[in-house]
Amino acid sequence: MIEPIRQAKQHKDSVAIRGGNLSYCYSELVNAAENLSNVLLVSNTDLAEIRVAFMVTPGFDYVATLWGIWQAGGIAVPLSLTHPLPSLRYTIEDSESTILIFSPEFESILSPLIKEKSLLALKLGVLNTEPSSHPLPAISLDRRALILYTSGTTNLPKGVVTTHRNIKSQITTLINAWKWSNHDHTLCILPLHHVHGLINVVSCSLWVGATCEFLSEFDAKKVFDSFLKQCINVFMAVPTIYFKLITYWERLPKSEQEKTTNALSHFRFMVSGSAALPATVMEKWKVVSHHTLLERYGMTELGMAISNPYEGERKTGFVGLPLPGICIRLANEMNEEVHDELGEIQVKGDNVFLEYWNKPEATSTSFTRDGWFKTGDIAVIEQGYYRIMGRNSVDIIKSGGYKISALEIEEILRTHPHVNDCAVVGIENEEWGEIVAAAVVSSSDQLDVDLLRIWLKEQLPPYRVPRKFHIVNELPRNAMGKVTKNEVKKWF
Ligand code: MLC
Ligand code: AMP
Repeated sequence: MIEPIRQAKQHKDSVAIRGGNLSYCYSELVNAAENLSNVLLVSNTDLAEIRVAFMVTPGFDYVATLWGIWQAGGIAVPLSLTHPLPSLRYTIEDSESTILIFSPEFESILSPLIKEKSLLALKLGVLNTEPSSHPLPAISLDRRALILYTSGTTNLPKGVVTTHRNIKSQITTLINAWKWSNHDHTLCILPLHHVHGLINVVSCSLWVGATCEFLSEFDAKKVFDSFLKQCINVFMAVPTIYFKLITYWERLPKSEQEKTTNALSHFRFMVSGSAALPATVMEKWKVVSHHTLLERYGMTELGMAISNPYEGERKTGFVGLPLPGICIRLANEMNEEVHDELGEIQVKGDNVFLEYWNKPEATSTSFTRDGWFKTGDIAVIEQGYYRIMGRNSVDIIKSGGYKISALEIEEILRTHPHVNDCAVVGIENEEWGEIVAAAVVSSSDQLDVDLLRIWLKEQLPPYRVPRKFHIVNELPRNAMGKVTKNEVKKWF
């Protein structure tokens, strides 16, 4: 039996999931997952690491699908709910998924892919929550469980493969560090094809028998309305979301502000991560909620690695201390450990992913010879606390908590008939962390920026489409002919 189901079986009648006006207990969740495993297995005894892509509404169906795939022995490949067709096609092709599970609302976007790739398609109806008695395969902790796609220093996203052991380690580390318990009740508003929503919020809460409530998408009013019901006591989000909540709260009449602050002040704790938390957001959120946000640092390849303490001083501008059981060091360019100076964060532990899917070279170059994973994030340690100082690549942008590859956007831009060359950069922005900007070289007087934006939206997820464009005659280059992106940034 997979570990999340083993844990869930201890909490039979407790409420596991709430969404809309519906709530489901742990027994219903386990039964729905096991019945789905049986459907997936048909007459097989084990899916044997077949990739199963799924595009399912966040909530009960989502978790039952994920656990159902795992319990049948498959590797789960969650698809983003907002990606356009070319991005979905890429994820399915790259992961070599052969089965596709989807909620009815995604049928129209997926139907061309189902035909094109001859996928075994399963449209979810009402899930069967009766107990199942069919035997299910034993799944060892070292089997592959999940592929999450992440952008990086290569132009196309890479599939990060984690095993059941990696996931268990990522979950249990946080449960212990942040004292999760079955009395907790959290709200999930984050996308579930990334670790922040999937591991930190959903998987941790369901491991301990807590309640996980879902909103289908982020909306500041709906988030505050949920808080006002006074059940939720744990909340996690990216800095952009805190920025948006603060903006909304500041526009409320005084009496509404007070009501909201009162509800928030009863929370157990609140976490920010996935991007640097600006000191202004930290300070304003204290006024809104009477809480000091707990900032932590993580990555798709690692889950969480460094965290400010649950009890103890939470330092503004720092991501905290290594989480228990996770080995962290700072290293120089020769991969030698350094002290009292800037270095790359390198990580070892059961939490660290297995491999990039079908990319042995990318996997081996992302580890040192002695097995440290090289994050590419540069940090310094001050009085034991880690402070992130930047990244070792200008081609990685973080916007709204999403990691974006400048190279991927450039490659697509260059295929446009009126674009001769381009350079994509991230521009600092208080709300989004960074926003994507593109300098475009065009010899055509027909290049229309609005049309270019619409064209890009058909190929890229909305958050990867540049917000700012600058049309130029040429790009600045150094003596080696390489575009000097710091010069490009100055144009914006
Ligand atoms: C959207 N908009 C942007 C934008 N994204 N503008 C600039 N930059 C961006 N990145 C604009 C849209 O064009 C639109 O404008 C308006 O904002 C609303 O769009 P939306 O798509 O409805 O946005 P919204 O739902 O408000 O999304 C914001 C968000 C979302 C913060 C909720 O970005 C989000 O869910 N981010 C979380 C990502 C995440 O989970 N990352 C974790 C990765 S794991 P207009 O003009 O068209 O109205 C990881 C490891 C770790 O990092 O450590 O956790
Ligand atoms: P992703 O690849 O989407 O999982 O994003 C992981 C990256 O997010 C890390 O490598 C960091 O660059 C960044 N990140 C996560 N948490 C923080 C944080 N608290 N402060 C600064 N950067 C962060």
